[in-house]
Amino acid sequence: MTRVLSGIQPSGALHLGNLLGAVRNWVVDQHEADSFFCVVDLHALTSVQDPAALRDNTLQLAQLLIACGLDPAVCTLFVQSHVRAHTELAWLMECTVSFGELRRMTQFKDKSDKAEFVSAALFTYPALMAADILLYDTDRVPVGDDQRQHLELTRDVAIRFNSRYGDTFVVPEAAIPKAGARVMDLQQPSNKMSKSLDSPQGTIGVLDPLKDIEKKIKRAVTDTDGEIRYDPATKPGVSNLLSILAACTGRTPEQAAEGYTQYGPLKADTAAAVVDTLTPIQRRFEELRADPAETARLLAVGADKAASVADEVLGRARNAIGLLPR
Ligand code: ATP
Ligand code: LTN
Repeated sequence: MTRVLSGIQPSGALHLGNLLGAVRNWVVDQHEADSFFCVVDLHALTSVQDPAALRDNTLQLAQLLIACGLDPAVCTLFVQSHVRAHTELAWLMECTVSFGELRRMTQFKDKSDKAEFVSAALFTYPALMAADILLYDTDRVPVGDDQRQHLELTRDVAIRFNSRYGDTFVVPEAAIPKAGARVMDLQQPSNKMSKSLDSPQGTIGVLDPLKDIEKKIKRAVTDTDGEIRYDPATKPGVSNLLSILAACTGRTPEQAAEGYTQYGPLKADTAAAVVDTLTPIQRRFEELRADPAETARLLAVGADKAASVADEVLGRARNAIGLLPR
């Protein structure tokens, strides 16, 4: 059976980009593949976090993933730091990736330009991500378009390790969705919608009040030529609305554009489609929130299942690289 793994950081509120670019596809994957999904709390530590907020965000994100449709009885849902093998394999990955490769990562450039404190871990972050993926003999990694470069690096590192030390890791492939792979900020449509870009009016939180979501979409930046067509290069704002509408209604952006001649109705229908998508998620989240102990129990079961796979692969890697067995 195909093995799938993906991860998401508890670094802020889940937004529509995370949902359409990643999480929604995980919900489908869990029924078709042996699937592992982790809340990557160690990755969130690459920027300074308030400890209490990190704990709350980690639990809340797990609940939100369940509310979005991940079923812990079907997939393996766990917290990255609960499986010690991730940090251990990350060291072996740091020893396999080159400084030059890490320096070419555009996410590092973007994030380090904006950060006040640039941790060493922000730079080596892709080594930990490679460990997350390679620990599970992963075939497919469903992610948004922004993770393409990290996935390429993971493949290169796996291939290099295998050729230096013998066949150890499965070489994974990225799975990037056709619609929703790159949801843009509503106010600055040349930037991707992001947890860490400080743009509350441009970001649709999955838990935002529905009235606020309607307002944000009505105020989304468009352009002045009044034409409705999908053309991200010259019409980024309108194209972003079409992508969102398409992803929420199971069509292509070109199909979604058909029949519209004015921005008003396009915005109204996009808002309605987003509200329809988020309403059941918000309802289910409220129920789950009432029982944090149950979520913690589910995550412990997930961590045990994950560790049993990860420990085996880590053992293989330790052995291949020449660490003395104890
Ligand atoms: P940050 O902005 O802090 O880097 P993020 O919003 O990019 O965070 P992550 O936890 O890094 O969120 O990503 C989780 C998943 O969501 C990844 O698969 C990523 O590719 C996807 N994703 C993030 N932003 C978008 C977006 N704007 N459009 C589509 N997919 C996205
Ligand atoms: N780097 C990713 C989050 C992430 C991830 C992973 C995604 C960490 N580990 C493993 C897929 C597989 C991000 O910033 N979105």
